[in-house]
Amino acid sequence: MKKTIFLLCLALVSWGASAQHDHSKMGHSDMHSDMKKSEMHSKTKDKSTVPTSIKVEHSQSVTAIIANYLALKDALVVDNSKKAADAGKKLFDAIGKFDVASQSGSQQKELKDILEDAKENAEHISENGDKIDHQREHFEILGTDIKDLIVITGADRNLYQIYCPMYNSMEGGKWLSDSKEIKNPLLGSKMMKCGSVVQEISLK
Ligand SMILES: [Cu+2]
Repeated sequence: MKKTIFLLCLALVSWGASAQHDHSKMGHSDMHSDMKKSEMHSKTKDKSTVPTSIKVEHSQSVTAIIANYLALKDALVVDNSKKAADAGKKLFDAIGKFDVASQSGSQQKELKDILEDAKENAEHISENGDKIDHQREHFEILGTDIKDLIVITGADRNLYQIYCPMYNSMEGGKWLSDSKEIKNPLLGSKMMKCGSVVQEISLK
């Protein structure tokens, strides 16, 4: 079964990413661990695997946020919900310390919205050290927050947005990594290699 799912994963990563996330939407529904084969089949279409690329400003303003996000990601990769909770708490604190006033006035409103959403997701992760599936739901949304954030603020390192089509009963999910190597934080040891780089985020 595991091998079949792995092969399906390989087929599906070529399908690419399209799911967009609404900042106002907080995922609290239960995760479905069983995959529906008919759904898998219908999504196995041939599409380009070439990642898009964007360039962002070089900035140290979000170093603590990125570092703690990546620590959180690594904890979920190894299925360690306690470590993820600790990293979520540190991330929550780092987001709280971000100086919105240091950014240009026209972007402050959007930044505040993004940071508020990110903080809420980080808080839920920190408070659910015994519920890794729940942490992963918030982590998936958080990835979009962090991506939206660095598009505005810039980043201190190159990052990759990675997409796994199998997450959340084939809804798919994304995360950010500082490496192209696929280590899946959304499915962990169940599907460590599932995913493909959909966007390369490099510094100007
Ligand atoms: Cu929650």
